[in-house]
Amino acid sequence: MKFALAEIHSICHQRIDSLLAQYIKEQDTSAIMLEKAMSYCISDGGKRIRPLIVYTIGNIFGISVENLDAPAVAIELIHTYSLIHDDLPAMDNADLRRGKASCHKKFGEAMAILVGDGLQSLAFEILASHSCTLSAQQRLAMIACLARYSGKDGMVAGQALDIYFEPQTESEILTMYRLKTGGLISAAVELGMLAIPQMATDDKEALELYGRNLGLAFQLQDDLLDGISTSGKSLHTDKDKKTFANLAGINATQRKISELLDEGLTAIQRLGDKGKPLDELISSLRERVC
Ligand code: GRG
Repeated sequence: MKFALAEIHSICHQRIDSLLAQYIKEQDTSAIMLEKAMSYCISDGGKRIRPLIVYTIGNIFGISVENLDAPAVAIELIHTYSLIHDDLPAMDNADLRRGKASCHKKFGEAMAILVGDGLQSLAFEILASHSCTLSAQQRLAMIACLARYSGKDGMVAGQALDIYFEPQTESEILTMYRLKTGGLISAAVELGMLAIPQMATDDKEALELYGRNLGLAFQLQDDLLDGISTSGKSLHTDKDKKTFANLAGINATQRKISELLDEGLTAIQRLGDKGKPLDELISSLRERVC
C-alpha cells in the first residue's frame, strides 16, 4: 500500500522507536551502565529524517516496511553515534543534544565514546542479521553503502576536514558539508533503493541527485538555524567557525538552498505521481525550523 508523507512519517517514528527498544534494552541493573547510556541517547528527540527517507523511497516503489526496517534503523544508529562523538570535548564540546545533557555530560567521556562505538557496530549487525526477506546480496550492498558514506571517505573524512583543515573558501566548505552531513542523507536514499530488487537506471540517477541536493541543503539550513533554533542542541556552536552562511551571507545561503531543492524536485519529476511524498519531503525541509 502506498502512503502520503505524513503517514510514512508516523509509521517511521513508531517502527524506529520500537526497533531501537527491541535492540537496546534499558538495563538499570547493569553495573556497567552501557545499555542505559545507549538507551538514553537513542530515545526521543531525534527527527528521524534519515529513516524517513529510507521508508519513503521504499514505499513509493512498493517495498514492505519489514524490508526497510533494517536499513532505516541502521542509519539512525550511525547518525546517533556521530552526534555523540561530535559532542565530545575533543570535537564540538557540546553540553546539550536533543534537548537534554549530551551523552558525555551525563555518563562521562569514556562511556560516550563506547556508546558511539557500540551503536556503530550494532548498525552493521542489524543489516547483516535482522529477520526479513532481504537477500544476502542486498544486505551486503547495504553494508558496503553505509560503511562507504559513514567511513573514512565519507562522514569521518568530512569531520576530519572540519576539525583539522578548517575549510576557508565556499567551495572547500561545500566539499566538507557534502562529506560530513550530505553523505548520510545520500546513504539513506541509496539504502532505500537497495531494498528495491530492480530499478531503471534513470530513476536511480534521479534519486541519487535528489539525495545529494537534499543533503547539502539540509546542512546549509543547519548553518542558518545555528543560533536561532530552539531544537535543544547547544546554540551558536559555529559562531567562531567559517560556515557557508557566515562566509556567503544569509541571502546567498537561502538562494543556494532554494536552487538545490528546486533541482532535486526537477530530477524526481520523471517519477510522476509516485514521487509525491518526495516532493512533500522537500516542502517540509523548506519549512524546517529545527
Ligand atoms: C563524529 C565521525 C563524526 C562525525 C560527526 C554529523 C556530524 C559529523 C556532526 C554533527 C554536527 C553538525 C554540525 C551537523 C549538521 C547537521 C546535522 C547532521 C544535524 C543533526 O541532524 P538532525 O537535525 O538531528 O537530523 P536529530 O537530532 O533530529 O536526529
